[in-house]
Amino acid sequence: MTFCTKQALAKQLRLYFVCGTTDASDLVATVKTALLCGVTCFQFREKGKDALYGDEKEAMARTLHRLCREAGVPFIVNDDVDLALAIDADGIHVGQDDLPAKQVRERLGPDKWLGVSVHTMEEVRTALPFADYVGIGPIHETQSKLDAGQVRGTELIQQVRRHHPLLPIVGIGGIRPEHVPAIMADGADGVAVISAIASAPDVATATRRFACL
Ligand code: 3NM
Repeated sequence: MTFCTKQALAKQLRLYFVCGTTDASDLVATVKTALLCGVTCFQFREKGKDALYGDEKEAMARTLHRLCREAGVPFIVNDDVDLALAIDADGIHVGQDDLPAKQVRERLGPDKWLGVSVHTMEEVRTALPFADYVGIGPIHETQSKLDAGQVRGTELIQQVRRHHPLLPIVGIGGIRPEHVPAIMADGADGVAVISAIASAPDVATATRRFACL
């Protein structure tokens, strides 16, 4: 799944569900429901002490990739270039402590998406020649990433948008449906969400609340 324009990619990032087995009690069921209820992009982020690895991680990735393909939703792998290449994922997302964007791009080739988490304008500048989109956070306080750092609000989103009118941007971190209009108004193309969907008592209703905004 490749997109020729930044505008098309930006649209696809509108409701970006990020999840791994440690975030949801039943990951496959959660992703199936979220796909049915309106997520526009999915990232398999398998992190934490009880996370799957090796063959089990790859098998889970293949299952989720198939579900995403059936739903017409891009499947992005977090921080595992070997896995992304092995299963022909649509792209990869890396943070600042992962393999540098330049090296990821060299390994991925030009056709797959590369997303990079950024926290400063300097990190944006470094990522820009290689990244298709940037993730900016934490916008609000998050329980899902222990080393997420200080809460930033949308200041960096506004700054990046001023300097890079066409760069696809997603906000992340503690985002609930009621936050979405302000984040989008401040320049984001979409929101990336873990717990507000994965930990919701009713995944379908939670996803629809985001999707209809
Ligand atoms: N990255 P939730 S915050 C994976 O700030 C991740 O870069 C962040 O989960 C960043 O929606 C975060 O449950 C966790 O807060 C987002």
